[in-house]
Amino acid sequence: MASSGKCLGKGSSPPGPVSNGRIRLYSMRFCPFAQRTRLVLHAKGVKHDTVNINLKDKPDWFLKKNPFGLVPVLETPGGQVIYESPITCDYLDEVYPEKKLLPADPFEKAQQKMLLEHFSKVSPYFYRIPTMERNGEDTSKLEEELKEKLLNLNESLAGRKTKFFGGDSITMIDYMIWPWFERMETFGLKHCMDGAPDLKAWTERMLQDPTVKTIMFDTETHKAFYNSYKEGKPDYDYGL
Ligand code: GSH
Repeated sequence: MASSGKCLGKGSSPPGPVSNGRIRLYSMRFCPFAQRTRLVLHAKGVKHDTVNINLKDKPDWFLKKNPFGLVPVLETPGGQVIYESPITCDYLDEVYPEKKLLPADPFEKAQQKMLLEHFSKVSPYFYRIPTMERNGEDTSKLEEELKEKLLNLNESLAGRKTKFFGGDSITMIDYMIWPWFERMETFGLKHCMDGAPDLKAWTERMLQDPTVKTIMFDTETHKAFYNSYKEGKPDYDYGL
């Protein structure tokens, strides 16, 4: 698989067509949403190229691909474009049927989608709380809300009595929510999981997964990027 290089910004030449037999991911190395797609690409062994985008100074050609201007975006050799992280992941699971990540059973699939909807109410806290902290505001109320939401996730996992959210092996939903758990310490929110032992055990199991291990950054690297982001000068190429 081609490795991802330095990000492309405004004024850069657009990359050429996607080679046959491959798919292209437009990404940003530290984006948790793009990480979802990167996890799925890796877990399924999909041959792909990665083009990293400077999100502070987006190329015009990128904005033409995704009018929202957000990563992740997938592009096929035929020029088809797919964006929004859950949609990119579902697309990959359908087009590359080896090692299916979504369950075939309609109800189980629906359960994963419902859990993802619940989680979409959790992830914003990862930005709201640190932003309030930076502004010197009291974050205790939001932290309590986050703890409660994580407790609900904990209960949902405990109720299933399985190692992962979709069964005893990793499935789509685990990869969809993982990127935010990888950043818990970076955002200073690890203590919010104190009352959630099953979720903590799940985190440990996720850290053993070969795909998670390959795709993840360590906390030190996340913190270095995050510090540059906080200063208003995100170092998208940090560590390259
Ligand atoms: N709903 C989108 C998804 O699930 O794909 C969210 C993606 C997203 O917010 N990506 C961020 C982005 O592209 C990077 S982590 N930001 C650029 C911008 O806001 O202009």
